[in-house]
Amino acid sequence: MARAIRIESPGEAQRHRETVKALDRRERGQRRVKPGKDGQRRRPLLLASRHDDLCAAVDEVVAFNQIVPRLGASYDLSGDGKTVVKANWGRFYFNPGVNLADAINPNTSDQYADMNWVDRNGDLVYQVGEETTEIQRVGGTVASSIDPNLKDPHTDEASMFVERALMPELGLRAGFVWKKDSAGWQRSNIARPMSAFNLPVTIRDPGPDGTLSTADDGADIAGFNLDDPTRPANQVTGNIPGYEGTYKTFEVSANKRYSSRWSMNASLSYTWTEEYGNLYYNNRFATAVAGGGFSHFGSFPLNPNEKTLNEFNNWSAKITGTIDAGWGLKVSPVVKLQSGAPYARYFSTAMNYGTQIILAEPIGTRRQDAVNLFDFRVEKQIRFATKARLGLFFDMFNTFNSNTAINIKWRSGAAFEKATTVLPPRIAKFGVKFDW
Ligand SMILES: [Ca+2]
Ligand SMILES: [Ca+2]
Repeated sequence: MARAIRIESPGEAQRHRETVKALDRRERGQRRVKPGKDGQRRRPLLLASRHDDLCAAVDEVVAFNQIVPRLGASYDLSGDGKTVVKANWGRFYFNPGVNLADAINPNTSDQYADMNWVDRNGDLVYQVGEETTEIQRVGGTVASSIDPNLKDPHTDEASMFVERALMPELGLRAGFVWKKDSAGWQRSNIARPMSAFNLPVTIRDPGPDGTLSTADDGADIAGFNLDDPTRPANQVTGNIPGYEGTYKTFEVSANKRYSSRWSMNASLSYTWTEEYGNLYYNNRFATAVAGGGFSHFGSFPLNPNEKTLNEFNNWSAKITGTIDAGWGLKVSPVVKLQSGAPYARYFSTAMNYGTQIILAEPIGTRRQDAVNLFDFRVEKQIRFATKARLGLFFDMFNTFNSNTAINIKWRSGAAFEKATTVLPPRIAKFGVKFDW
């Protein structure tokens, strides 16, 4: 019978000892000290630890000291305070969070080693020294490092707005916001650099149906295999040249303060995006970075077959307001309009280094349906005596019961473009509030 044992270090409290748990079904639960058949107490199934040297504290994984300048100015264009120009610029550095420290932390929450086991004395119980070769080890070691020259990513943001008071109650505002993310870092396997993917191959696109050699097949895609698939893993977290993102947004809004029994706030924005990313709306169209979350902005490609620099545009509009409808009724409508998500088709294929997801066309080649929502609230206040007040509410969400798909499958295959999430249905809600 093939046997294995698992040596594990389950948590902080037992950090200095590795307990031994037998994986053989019959041996389970033998970790406690129990009298043996011969009446002798067995020694606890504990091994001396190697954690003391493995998990030495690191007081400073990385330190960033930076200057974060901000500049802002306002100018009264018309001289009467009714038309004002406002300009701002600032640089913002990111809080490194815990990911950088986690990237080199051997003291992970899950730690064990699976070992082959030979039951030398044939008693069906594990004794120290009966373990042989290691099958696998989780935690305790770390196969990743941080580039000592790591820089903290930053964002520069500049904006310019013109604000105009048209009437005492009505204000207009229009402007432009420019934002640029720079110096992104990501965990990469430096033993498999981009340049190592240099064997040209032709990747066949199975088309939307996901099946090769049918009428809908796409054009062949030029790809690259790895020069040597036995190249090892050497994960290093560092800045990647050109790992940036740019966002430009045009915004216009109007604000009418409450007067003549109504108020309103309307806004429209249009954003041009150029960013790295391989996961949108539950669709991942390239490899997830090892270790999860060790990528600062979206995901930089891990090899030349991954197209993760995306350019797309989106818009959104929102109108909210309050209308005094008489008889003490206050009606508050909310209209939200939003462009549908830009998307593209992807499929997976076998390369000499493993399975690779291939984006068949640029993100934005297709676009999901626009999302239009209309909600409203009707409220009535009834006064009693001097102070008491009864409030009645009626809320309606998704008034027109729109069933627009929010998430759809972008992957080639039978489920291509099928919805996985739609808008929540029409919901009506009544409420009563009593103040006294
Ligand atoms: Ca034994
Ligand atoms: Ca096909």
